[in-house]
Amino acid sequence: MAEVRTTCPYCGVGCGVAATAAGRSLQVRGDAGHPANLGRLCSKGTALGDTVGLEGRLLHPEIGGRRASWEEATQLVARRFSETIARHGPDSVAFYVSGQLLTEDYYVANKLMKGFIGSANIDTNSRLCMASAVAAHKQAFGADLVPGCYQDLELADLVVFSGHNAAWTHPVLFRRMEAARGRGQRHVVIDPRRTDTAQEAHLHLPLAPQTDVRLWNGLLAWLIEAGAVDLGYVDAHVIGFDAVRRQLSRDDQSVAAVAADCGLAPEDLQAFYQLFAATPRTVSLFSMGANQSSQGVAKGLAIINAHLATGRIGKPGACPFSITGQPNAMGGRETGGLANTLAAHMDFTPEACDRVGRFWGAPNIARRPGLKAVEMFEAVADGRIKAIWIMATNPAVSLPDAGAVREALARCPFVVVSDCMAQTDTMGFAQVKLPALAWGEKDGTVTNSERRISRQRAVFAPPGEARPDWKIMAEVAAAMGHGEAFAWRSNAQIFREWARLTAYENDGRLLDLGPLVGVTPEAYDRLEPVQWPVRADGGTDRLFVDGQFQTPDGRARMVPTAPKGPARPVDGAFPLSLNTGRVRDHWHTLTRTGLSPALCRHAPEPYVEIHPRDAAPLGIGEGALVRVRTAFGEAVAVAKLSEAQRPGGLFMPMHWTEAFAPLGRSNPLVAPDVDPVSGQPEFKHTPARVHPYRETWRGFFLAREAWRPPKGLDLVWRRIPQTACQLHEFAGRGDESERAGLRKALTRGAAGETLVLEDVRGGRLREAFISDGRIDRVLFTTTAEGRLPPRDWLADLFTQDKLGDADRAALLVGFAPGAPATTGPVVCACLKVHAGRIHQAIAAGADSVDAVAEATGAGTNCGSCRPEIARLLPAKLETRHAA
Ligand SMILES: Nc1nc2c(c(=O)[nH]1)N[C@H]1C(S)=C(S)[C@@H](COP(=O)(O)OP(=O)(O)OC[C@H]3O[C@@H](n4cnc5c(=O)[nH]c(N)nc54)[C@H](O)[C@@H]3O)O[C@H]1N2
Ligand SMILES: Nc1nc2c(c(=O)[nH]1)N[C@H]1C(S)=C(S)[C@@H](COP(=O)(O)OP(=O)(O)OC[C@H]3O[C@@H](n4cnc5c(=O)[nH]c(N)nc54)[C@H](O)[C@@H]3O)O[C@H]1N2
Ligand code: SF4
Ligand SMILES: [Mo]
Repeated sequence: MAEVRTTCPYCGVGCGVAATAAGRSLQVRGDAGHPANLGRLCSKGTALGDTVGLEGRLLHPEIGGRRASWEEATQLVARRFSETIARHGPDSVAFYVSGQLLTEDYYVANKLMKGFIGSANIDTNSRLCMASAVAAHKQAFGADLVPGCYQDLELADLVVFSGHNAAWTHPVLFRRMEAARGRGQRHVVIDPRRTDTAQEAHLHLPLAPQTDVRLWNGLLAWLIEAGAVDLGYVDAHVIGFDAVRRQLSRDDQSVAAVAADCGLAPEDLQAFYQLFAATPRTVSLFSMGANQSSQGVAKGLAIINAHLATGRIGKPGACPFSITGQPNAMGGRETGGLANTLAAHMDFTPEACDRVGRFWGAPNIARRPGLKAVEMFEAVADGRIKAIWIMATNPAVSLPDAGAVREALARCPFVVVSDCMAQTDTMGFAQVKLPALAWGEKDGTVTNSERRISRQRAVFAPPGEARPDWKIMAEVAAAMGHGEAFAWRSNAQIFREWARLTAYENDGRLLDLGPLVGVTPEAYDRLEPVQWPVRADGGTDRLFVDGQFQTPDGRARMVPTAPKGPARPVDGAFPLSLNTGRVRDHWHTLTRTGLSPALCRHAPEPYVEIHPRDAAPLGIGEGALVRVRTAFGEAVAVAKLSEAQRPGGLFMPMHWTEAFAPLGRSNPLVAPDVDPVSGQPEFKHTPARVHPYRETWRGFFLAREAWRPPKGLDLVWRRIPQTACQLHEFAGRGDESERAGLRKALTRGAAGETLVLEDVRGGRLREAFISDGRIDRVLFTTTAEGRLPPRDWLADLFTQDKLGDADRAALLVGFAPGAPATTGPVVCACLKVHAGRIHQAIAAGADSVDAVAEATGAGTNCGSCRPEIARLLPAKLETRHAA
């Protein structure tokens, strides 16, 4: 098969991938010709081949749990939406869409809802992600415009990361900045946790949660005081400087006062302020630690203010830079996927509504903003919304107060879900399930964090009856009576219409794809990555080079921002601040990375990070199961004691779901507090408390198939995919009868030979089933105090077709005959190098990350694990000092 050049489906870096398919298997490598990654891929991109099988896919439409034809499903969706609209008005229906749709899909969804249904109740999961940055951009620049480009990250002499764990979440970009650090680029990380990004930085500012505005305002006040602002630039290109200065003068802006409020050492804060002042080429990246806040817009504006006041924007290596999360978060922002924008960077002004209505030939275009994600699900809960169509997102897992979201979906009269997978947590609530093409099958365009439009191209034939999302929607639109406006025969046609809209009556909108309006199908297929605004002579890397912004007078706005506390302060009942976010090798709700055993090894199960100082008085030790409680819900996770965590703070990853760890989900805990302007939830802070779970027994179960926790037993249950089997970990608080109940459920129907070791008084059970010489199931349980062997070797036995005598004899011991007890957790996911192997290399003399890499291969592919390797090295080799 020929190699196909496409784009990675994960993060907003938007790496080019060269993919070769044979049947359903896939080889990938980084596309050296793609400007985002120049040939690199991270661990997730490298493991794409593990995630493209058909296992678990939804391949046919379903209605009420039975297989249905496309015709029947399409007619039903159209009829139920039309009836609901006829009876209750257009605002009684909603679409909830996603930054994982292609731009063409997004365009169709937006046109159908805002142009033809006549409501703006279409919102995207980017509300949970980028909405605060979008609002800040609009206020400061006049439109949602990302000033910089990736090259600026290399040209910069200082990169400031605000709430951005780039080492894990944008690994390929981070590699590019690491390379720049080699020539002297400095990194400052503003994050309550010492992340892998912070560990490598010149300066880490572990600020108290939600104090960013104070910190950035303090910086601006300090710059003004020190005469380090660019008044020439401000005079020529900015409005609002005086108002901001007046606002700043209301607080004590001394370094001592700001440092105290932010919980920082004054000398560290002073060092940052000096470094910032002294470094014209500064890029300030901001991500979820800034956006996901009840003051997310203010955080973005405070960062932008510092750049406007110093004229550090529109210049090589200098800009504020909101980095995007999803592969096509930008495409959604462009087309109008957010309920408070109309389309193509136009808002709900009467002129814009008329213009877009004219362009679409839309009789009843929406004229006011619709409901934002959190409000939308509140409206589902209270019955205002009676029909909802969810596409390419998993809100039962990813929205805040997820318990309430599930209740809302359960109550909603009509729920349609388009997804690639048959069993997501959200699918469980769908009356109609529509099978969408997945990455590798779908075909269209996405826009990355630097405004670069790239092609995703198909490498596989469409499986089963799955269809492109745009096609699914266009057919429903036609069945609702809007056939003419939705009659495209190809994605290239949609793209052309979209490009035409960006250029339509465009007197100054920078989002302009003008030269692409006539793109032929062949040219669309060949389209090379290009950054908008697209001009006759190509793309645009950097905006605002001429100091002109997209405001009526061409000037940028500095907007006064006042620091405030989180929406919900901690108190005696909930004294800790629960922060949530991402792990290195997993993607969101595990529907994809959960298919790759390699990607499941680095963080195999739900955990909560706690500072030892908070854990000790509660009697919580490393690895213990703990209950995390908030006013909204409870979860159970494994305690990770870490000095990298700020005292008073907890951190839980967002990834686990009903299918993998029913009690390990973070979002039933998260408060639905939002930023009043952007509507973005405060995912990074909910008051919480923790207690030991105090299990009386625990164990693990290996089987070839995934098992659900047996009904009627109250267990903490986690499933971790392995190469040839599924590992299930569990714990319970019941007595012997609970254990017996579980044993009965897990051994039911097992055929063949059984090996048993039962020590009733010691509370130990070890049982293995062998069928046709092959290992089939393994169950180990023990008391709370008892020990269990590591699982790796037992899990590996499932790869063997015939169990050898030595292995068989060692089975119930649980250790490989003659092998070292454990090889430790996987550090390098790409080359599958365990910690044990790295310790060996260090013992044998490897004294740097590079030396370990040379000896073991770890860190030689994507490099994401390099910070972790550095942590395994003896401490003295890694000390770095603040600037
Ligand atoms: N491996 C992986 N990569 C991903 C994704 C994934 O699921 N997995 N998802 C992608 C998506 S959609 C997104 S949006 C991005 C997100 O990328 P990031 O924003 O880098 O990821 P997060 O882990 O959500 O949060 C970043 C940091 O914000 C910090 N933070 C919390 N509270 C505060 C605060 O008050 N102030 C400051 N300054 N920092 C704070 C957290 O401690 C955390 O380290 O990642 C993208 N890349
Ligand atoms: N606690 C906490 N919660 C968070 C966050 C946090 O930091 N903390 N971050 C938030 C952020 S930034 C984000 S972006 C969200 C992400 O949250 P979600 O969007 O809910 O997460 P995904 O797992 O990416 O869901 C994508 C779904 O779409 C399906 N899918 C993939 N491709 C396609 C396609 O082409 N078509 C269709 N129809 N389906 C497809 C996948 O199978 C999957 O079910 O989570 C948010 N939730
Ligand atoms: S950094 Fe990794 S996840 Fe992000 S686009 Fe590149 S390969 Fe994909
Ligand atoms: Mo995101």
